[in-house]
Amino acid sequence: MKKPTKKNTSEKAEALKQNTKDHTSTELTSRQGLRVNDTNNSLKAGERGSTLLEDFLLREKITNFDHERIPERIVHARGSAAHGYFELYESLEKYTKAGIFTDTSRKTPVFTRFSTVAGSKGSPDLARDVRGFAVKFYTQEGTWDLVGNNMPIFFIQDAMKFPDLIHSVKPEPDREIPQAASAHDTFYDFVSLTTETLHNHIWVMSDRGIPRSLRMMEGFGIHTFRFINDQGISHFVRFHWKPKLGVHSVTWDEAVKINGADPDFHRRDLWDAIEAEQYPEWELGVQIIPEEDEHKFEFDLLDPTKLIPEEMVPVKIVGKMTLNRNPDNFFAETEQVAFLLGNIVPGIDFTNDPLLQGRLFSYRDTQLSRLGSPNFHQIPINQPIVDVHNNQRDAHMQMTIHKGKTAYFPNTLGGGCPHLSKISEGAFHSYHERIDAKKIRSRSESFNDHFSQPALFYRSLEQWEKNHVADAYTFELGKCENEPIKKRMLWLIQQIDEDLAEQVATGLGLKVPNTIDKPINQAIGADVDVEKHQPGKKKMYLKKSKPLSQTHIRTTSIATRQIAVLASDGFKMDDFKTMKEALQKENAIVKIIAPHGGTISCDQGMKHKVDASIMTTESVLFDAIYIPGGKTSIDSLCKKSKFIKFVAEAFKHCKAIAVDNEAIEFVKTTKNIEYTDDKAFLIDKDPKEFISAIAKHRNWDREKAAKKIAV
Ligand code: HDE
Repeated sequence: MKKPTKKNTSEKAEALKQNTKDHTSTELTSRQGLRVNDTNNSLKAGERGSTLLEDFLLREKITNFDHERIPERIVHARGSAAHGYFELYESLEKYTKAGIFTDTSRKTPVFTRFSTVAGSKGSPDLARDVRGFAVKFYTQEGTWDLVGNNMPIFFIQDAMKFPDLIHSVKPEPDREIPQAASAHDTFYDFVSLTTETLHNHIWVMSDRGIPRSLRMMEGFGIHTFRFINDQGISHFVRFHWKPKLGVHSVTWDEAVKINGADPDFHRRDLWDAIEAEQYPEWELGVQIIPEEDEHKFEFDLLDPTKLIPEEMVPVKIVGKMTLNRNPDNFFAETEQVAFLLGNIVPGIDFTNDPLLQGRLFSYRDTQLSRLGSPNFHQIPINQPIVDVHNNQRDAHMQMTIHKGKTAYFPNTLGGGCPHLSKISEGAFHSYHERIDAKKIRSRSESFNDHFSQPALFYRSLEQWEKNHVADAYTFELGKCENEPIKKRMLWLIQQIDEDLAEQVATGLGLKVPNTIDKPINQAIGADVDVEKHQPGKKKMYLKKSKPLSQTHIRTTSIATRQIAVLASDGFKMDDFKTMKEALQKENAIVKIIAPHGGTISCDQGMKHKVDASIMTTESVLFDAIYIPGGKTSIDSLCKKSKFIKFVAEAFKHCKAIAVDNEAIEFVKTTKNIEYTDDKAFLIDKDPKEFISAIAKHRNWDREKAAKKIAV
């Protein structure tokens, strides 16, 4: 009998290539291959006459155009994706029989799509939001999709609440405002009445909600899954992606400005890094829990609003994903890719997490409406790398010409094929979990604690991160109009941390209420049964969990960091050359920003290409600034106020700034820059010190001084 053929990474790329079309050096034809000599004019009755219905070329072109769009994803509409591969460091055969986790010789092809959640397809990248992190693994046993987020927990515990969550965060239905923003009444009405959301919510309020780059975020499978080994033994598993570049974010002030200066900031950053062959990498980690330890935790493993602190179950790093190829066509690949929770392989299985169970239905259903046919698996990006044989036939857009007359099982007329496989030969079969239960519509009491983990998260943050959380709550609630909603939120924040609630209340000009309006909540059937969800008596299974703070997830690399060199005619070549070479050696990207486009000349008379004129770029698009010396150059910078704004903003956003001695005159023109004693403001220092300041990402100690900067 014919077994499914196995292919490797390059063959997936080859298979996709067979579906790509290069139109260079070709003649224009109609869809039927008819060569065309005019595609600018429709067929008319006379020079100034009406257009004729006969014009099949016009109709063909316009019909296609009219139908070019498909419905955007109801959530995660805005996304960017790339191709790559996954490599395994060591076999996990003790836990799973999945080939992708046992065969270290494989290079499994992947297609990974990152996204925001709330905004439409054209919304800006720097919205405060959760980021989707969806990976399609084209494995030799079939496709496995790990569809996760950049935060380790979710807002709700049961799929039944998902439409409510999303309706509350999406633009309000009467006015379709605000776009890609959670800061409005309906969202906080829902959050303040649904205490299980508070954990994911505080993550979104933290800097994790505004990443510096898609390449600098963690990813999480969130739900507890199962690993099944070849003896049929199950272990629980949670999946983690750890970025090689560390985890970094921008400040809210930057996010707002980036959205104006370059709404495609994240998409461009991912694309450019891959084009520059600076391939983003993430290590895959697993938290493995033996079946017998299921009930050993003070929270339920099936509850997707709870993380398992790494101090309690360490993350074992098992492999690495590298993204090394941009899509050829955004629509065909990034837009048409269809992730399914049900895309699973032998050795991995589901648990009863009620959110996961609901997703198992939703994703296939949504693809049907988005892609319009159950044949969406035949779209090139969705095709597995193994052969597919079954008795499913026909439907819209059938791409395969199925031969033979048997499309049923069992049969003799088709030689019994396609025939069944044995489990021992690699067929999937579901884990034999014992079920003995009553049919109920309710939630397990083990899901009740809604406060201990948001409090653990907040406790684990460094002071600068805590300040940002307070600012974010103050901003978001400040945008709400309904006072009872704000008060309800303040009361709930108080249950997480009293100081935090006080800070937010001060910003809102309100007082933290002593109690919550119980009768109203009970009357509308909201789940704000505070005693049940344990406010005030939070569990303290851990004082702090280090990996929850970004401070502990840094690296020393400055690869792909964008460095702006502010210069004009007459800048000092020697200083510039030393700095540029040192930065480029570390794979940073150095760009000259000058008063005008074209070229500028250095003090040695050489011409240098300007990467951007100051009028076409913004400080927020860069990670650090260097200003070389040269009196004429500095005088010229001093004359353009946009340069002053540029530096002031970088200082405000706590970025590393290096200047040569003469350039200090320019900095002095910028009021309130307190550069003395600032460890990321370097005057005439060795490039090494600048590199190390950039690697730290930001000098958060500067934040107090930076508040004085009025830009
Ligand atoms: Fe999704 N989600 N989701 N979600 N989700 C979709 O499927 C849904 C949930 C996530 O890049 C949709 O193909 C329900 C958790 C990502 O194409 C839809 C529930 C997590 C993506 C859908 C959840 C996610 C989606 C819309 C509650 C993190 C983008 C388009 C039971 C673990 C995938 C689509 C891509 C997309 C439903 C909860 C992540 C509507 C009903 C939890 C990254 O089917």
